Amino acid sequence: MNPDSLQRDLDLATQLLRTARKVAVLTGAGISAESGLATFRGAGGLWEGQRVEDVATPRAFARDPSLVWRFYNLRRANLATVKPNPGHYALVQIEDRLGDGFTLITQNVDGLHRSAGSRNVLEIHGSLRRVRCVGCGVVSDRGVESLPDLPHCVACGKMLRPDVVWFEEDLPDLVWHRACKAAGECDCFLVIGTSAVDYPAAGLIDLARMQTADVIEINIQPSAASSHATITLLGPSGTILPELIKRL
Ligand code: BJW
Ligand code: ZN
Repeated sequence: MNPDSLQRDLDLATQLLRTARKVAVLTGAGISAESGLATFRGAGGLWEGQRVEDVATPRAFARDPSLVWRFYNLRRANLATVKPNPGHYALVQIEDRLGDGFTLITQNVDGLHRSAGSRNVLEIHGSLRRVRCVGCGVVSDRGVESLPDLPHCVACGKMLRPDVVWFEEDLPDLVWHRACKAAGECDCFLVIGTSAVDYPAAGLIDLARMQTADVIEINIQPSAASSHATITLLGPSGTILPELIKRL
């Protein structure tokens, strides 16, 4: 994109954000890329060498829970080494301006939005930091502490699993309901660092659009969301978001 048109689009996006009373944001793995976490799809993707169906489905866990846990424990250990980046912090500043009119919906399971200080965060795909018992259903926050290759519940003795949403699983009801409400009620919907191919999360973009919200996309390359966006700002979110904040 040429620098003049980026400046023009940044100005337009600033206008839309300034006049919006309610803003909802959908983030994906791209916002954490500049913190050093791999994205899911494309070069260097998280699943490289490890097929997604081998690790992130209920069937995979039933077949080989140790393999699945090894994979998730590696990612949990990695979390201890990463920090939020300027993109995460810029979203905290937008929330500070809008207060209750701001909702951050994230597909990410890394917890970096909360670490940055975002408050109204809906983690629609769960969290790497939490575990859930397959027997009694108890959920506990284990942070980034190291867990055995096959952890068990202290209450009932059954296996624990990561509290994330695998393929073919439903999203958590209450959190999903809140995400739909926020997308359906906002004037401005920001879509940041997601390929927007994963449903039902990507459906939130259509939902916002149907309710006549303006959609501002931030991504280093066009995505499945681009044809639905009022504006696509091409560039890394760790640079583009602070630029937007400067103009607000
Ligand atoms: C930057 C940047 C920078 C880089 N700045 N940008 C066939 C089989 C099985 C399921 C299905 C199927 N067909 C359809 C389905 C449904 C499925 C689905 O949508 N699949 C599609 C992939 C086809 N959905 C589900 O299964 C959902 N459940 C469901 O529908 O239940 C009903 C059902 C019942 C029975 C059968 C079928 C359905 C649940 C989906 C849960 C998704 N879970 C995962 C794993 C979470 C746990 C974990 O982390 O281990 O969530 S998959 C993965 O994708 C992860 C992500 O949250 C999600 C979205 O990915 P994201 O964030 O967009 O990452 P990328 O890598 O795709 O994109 C990164 C973007 O960043 C790129 O655009 C870059 O350009 C950009 N970028 N650097 C800005 N610096
Ligand atoms: Zn239990």
